[in-house]
Amino acid sequence: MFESLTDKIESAFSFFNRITRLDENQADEGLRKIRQALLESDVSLSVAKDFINNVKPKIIGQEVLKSVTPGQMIVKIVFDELVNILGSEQKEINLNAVPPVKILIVGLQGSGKTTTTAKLAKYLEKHYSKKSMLVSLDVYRPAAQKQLEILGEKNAIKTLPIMEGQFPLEISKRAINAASLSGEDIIIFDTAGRTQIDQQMMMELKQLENDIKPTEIILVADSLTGQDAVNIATEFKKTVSLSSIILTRIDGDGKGGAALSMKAVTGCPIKFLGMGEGINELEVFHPDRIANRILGMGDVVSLVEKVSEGLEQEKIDELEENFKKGSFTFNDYLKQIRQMKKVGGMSGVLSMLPGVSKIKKQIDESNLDESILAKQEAIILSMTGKERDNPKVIDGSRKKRIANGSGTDISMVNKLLKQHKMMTTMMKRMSNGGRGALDGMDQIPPEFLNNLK
Ligand SMILES: Nc1nc2c(ncn2[C@@H]2O[C@H](COP(=O)(O)OP(=O)(O)OP(=O)(O)O)[C@@H](O)[C@H]2O)c(=O)[nH]1
Ligand SMILES: [Mg+2]
Repeated sequence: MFESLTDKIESAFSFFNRITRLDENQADEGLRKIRQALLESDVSLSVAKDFINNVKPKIIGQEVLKSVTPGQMIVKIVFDELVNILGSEQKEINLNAVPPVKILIVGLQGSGKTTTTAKLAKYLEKHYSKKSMLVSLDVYRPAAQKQLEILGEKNAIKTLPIMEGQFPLEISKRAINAASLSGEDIIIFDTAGRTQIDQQMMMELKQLENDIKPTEIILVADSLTGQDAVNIATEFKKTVSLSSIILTRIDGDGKGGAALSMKAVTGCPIKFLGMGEGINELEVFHPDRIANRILGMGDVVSLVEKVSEGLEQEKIDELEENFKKGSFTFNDYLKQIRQMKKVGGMSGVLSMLPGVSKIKKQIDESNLDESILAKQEAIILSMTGKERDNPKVIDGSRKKRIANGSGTDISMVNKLLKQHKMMTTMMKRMSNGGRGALDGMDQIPPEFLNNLK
């Protein structure tokens, strides 16, 4: 599965692994290789483009961690973006309805609908202890209904008895009655395929959707058809409310283009992968596990994760140290604002500080305006060096200049000065308390928080 994609991405990574310092030119060169790997693996053009656009600023703006190489860092960034385009989180099948829950399976001819219908019933029985009834609405291909019946018999799954000469809408009504009477949990409707999308099939599916009102409409698409699978999904989505995708023949797909593009292009989550012809060869689609398989570098990803957790701790320690120093200029403050922005703003950083659980609630409740950090940064940048070191020199005319220079107003400048003053006082108190002063702090002065709104 996805072997050729893995090979191609690995060779792009080997470029990053050879370099020790990352500049923009080298990042571009490496990203060009990754983009090429994606395109050659039949990933849609727009998805490959977005992928690179999302990854690039992270690579360039990255904080180089001490204990990992640029190459390892990039593996982690690419991994995160892969998970992102694959759909971030695993999405469960939706069974939220009064039983019998109705699931409609749609797709082109030969995509694997009938096989998947039976696999899904087996899966729901195993993992949700739900009993399904299978119903074939394929009245066009001779023996299609029989095919499902045989699959059902072979795997001990109930099927609706076949009655020759009925139309799909008649069959579905009969199925709902029968399943309600016998107390089935789920009905899975298998439908007829066509070699390509045509109006007649779409009309029929629309009618079935209106009539059956399924909880899930699942498109079964052949992964080997690459971008065609994605285009087909887009077309189906125009007529029926597709809720999920199952990609089949993943077992034979070296490229993975359909899997990688599907969610980003159609907005529909992939919920399962067909991994073979057997009844049990249906796998739940976990974006992170798939990304791991594609990269084959799970160890590097977890290494970088651990190191970056450490980095945050380093930042927190530094911040706590600054807090405790007591003397504190606007240059220190500027540094802090920048750090805070990186670790999730003021509430983010305050809530990470050790021992402040007591004041966390207070912070949460005070609705801090996070955009204030950007404004404060602009104000400090408009100060001269002298003003930053010694805010006392900031008189009325300087305030006016600073406000103009930062695109804010005098009241914002006043607020910042007031805040600096309060912070200095707070810090003096803490530094008198020595180490652990923060731990003992059980309230942030309310006037301080009010000033941040
Ligand atoms: N290798 C592999 N083969 C599969 C998979 N899913 C289905 N198949 C095979 O694909 C062929 C077609 O499967 P069907 O389930 O009959 O496809 P269908 O969409 O119902 O076809 P129509 O009803 O004719 O439209 C069968 O030989 C299946 O065994 C899969 O995930 N991997
Ligand atoms: Mg079929």
